[in-house]
Amino acid sequence: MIDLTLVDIPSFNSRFSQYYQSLFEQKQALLREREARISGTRSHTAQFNYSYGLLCLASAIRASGFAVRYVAWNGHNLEEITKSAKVSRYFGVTSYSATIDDAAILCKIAKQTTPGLTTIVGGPHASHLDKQVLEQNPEIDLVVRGEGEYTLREILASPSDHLANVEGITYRGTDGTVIRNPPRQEVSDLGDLPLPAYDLLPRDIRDYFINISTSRGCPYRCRFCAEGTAGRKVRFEPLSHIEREIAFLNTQLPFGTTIYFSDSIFTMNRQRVVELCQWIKQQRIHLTFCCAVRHEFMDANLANEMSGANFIRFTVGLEDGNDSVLKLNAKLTTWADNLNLLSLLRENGRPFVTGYWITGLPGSTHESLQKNLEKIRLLIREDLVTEINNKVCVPYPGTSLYDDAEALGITILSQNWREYDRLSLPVHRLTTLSEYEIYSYFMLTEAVLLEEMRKREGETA
Ligand code: B12
Ligand code: SF4
Repeated sequence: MIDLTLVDIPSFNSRFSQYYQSLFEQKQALLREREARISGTRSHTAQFNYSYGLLCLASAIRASGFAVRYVAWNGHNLEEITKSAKVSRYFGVTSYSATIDDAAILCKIAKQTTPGLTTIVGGPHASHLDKQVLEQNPEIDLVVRGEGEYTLREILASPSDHLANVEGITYRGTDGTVIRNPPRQEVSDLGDLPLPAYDLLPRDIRDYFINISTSRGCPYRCRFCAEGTAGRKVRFEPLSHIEREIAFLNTQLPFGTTIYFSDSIFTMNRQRVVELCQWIKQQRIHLTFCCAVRHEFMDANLANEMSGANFIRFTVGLEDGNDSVLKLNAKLTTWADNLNLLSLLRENGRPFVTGYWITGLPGSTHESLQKNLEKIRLLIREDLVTEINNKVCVPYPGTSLYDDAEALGITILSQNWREYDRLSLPVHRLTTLSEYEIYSYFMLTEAVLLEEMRKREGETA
């Protein structure tokens, strides 16, 4: 018997067109060529994702003496999942908006095959729409809101009819009404948590895209961002903890494998980053690193220090090229701030830079999106970014785009959560642009990007 089966839903079918697929593949091929030419090595492209959050949960639960199993739903392994459910007391699934329906289906099947099983859903979607998730899905017994380590430990230790004192959960009372218990305080000391349970991954760790998180929370409130699941209060893992995790990964992964730090803004605590870089150099760590930066938390010295410690890639949330759009979306950066940051990175270390971009933010108009095409051409032509990761705007639950839709001129068209994947036809329209117009600009942006990247390769090859 085990206490808990944890299920990840690492991928799902997005409904993008063949045209998009073709543009995407061409862009990727060009990028791989470029990176190989510049760095002299071909980056190892991992095929599988894991849920870092579930690995954190699994290790915390295990440290309290509970037996836990981790399964990844791949669309074909129902038998593996029901087999694990049959020997479990609890069945927990993680949820993004685009995967909540799959999470509910898996809970339903698990309950059908294992009467008496308690099903739990956590993650960004369920945390924000806890009541709706329970009301619409009778097969889900309870929702864990926000960080799950301590909440889950208490649930597993309590009799199933004694949940009234467990903070951070929403559940069904004996009469069927949905009860939301008070929120739980964020984990205050991340150093108290054990290292993620990498040993539970079903495949060889080298098959995965490695993402790790060394802090939780973000002080900003960009209107489109669903970062709030871990709360807004920023907490940093102690350096010794991060070093232990990197040292472990260094023993498991081949030379040059890139570790993606998924922290909201990795460089927010400058001293911590400088000390980590010194440790990476001293230890001759053979891994490479990527992290997200904002202009307020980057300077020439830091960029040089980081590039000397194998930080070969940075991501920058550019989002849009128009200050009015950035302002309306509370990004608190301007186009000029972003250009300064990109120039600084280019002049100090020359890392690969991915600019994150969102098509269809509130405030967008035909004119602003036309301007964006010019800005994107400039970014590629001037080699200020290596690539642009362009996604369709989605008003995710828990964001201001969702909560304040009307005031922002947004009409939400669909609550078919499968479409909330950032690649499908937009689930919203703006007073200024229809969903079809937004999608056309999304595709046009992709085409312009490819064109400019081709030119760049032609000129420099
Ligand atoms: C790294 C990352 C990725 C990686 C790896 C994903 C992964 N599964 O780890 C990749 C690149 C693959 C990815 C992909 C996508 N991502 Co992503 N990703 C992130 C990021 C930056 C960090 C995730 C993380 O590791 N957090 C740290 C861990 C410790 O926290 P956690 O995962 O939330 O888990 C804790 C709690 O949520 C809770 N919990 C979670 N699950 C469960 C389950 C149970 C049973 C319980 C009890 C508790 C519980 O306990 C955990 C420990 O405290 C987040 C933003 C963020 N800061 O969370 C976005 C984020 C989660 N991603 C998002 C999205 C939209 C996507 C994509 C759909 C599209 C995209 N590319 O942007 C895809 C789809 C993923 C999929 N399932 O196919 C959104 C989700 C919004 C939403 N409502 O859906 C976020 C919030 C980004 C944002 N700011 O808007 N992502
Ligand atoms: S977009 Fe970046 S800075 Fe803004 S709230 Fe999200 S994580 Fe924080």
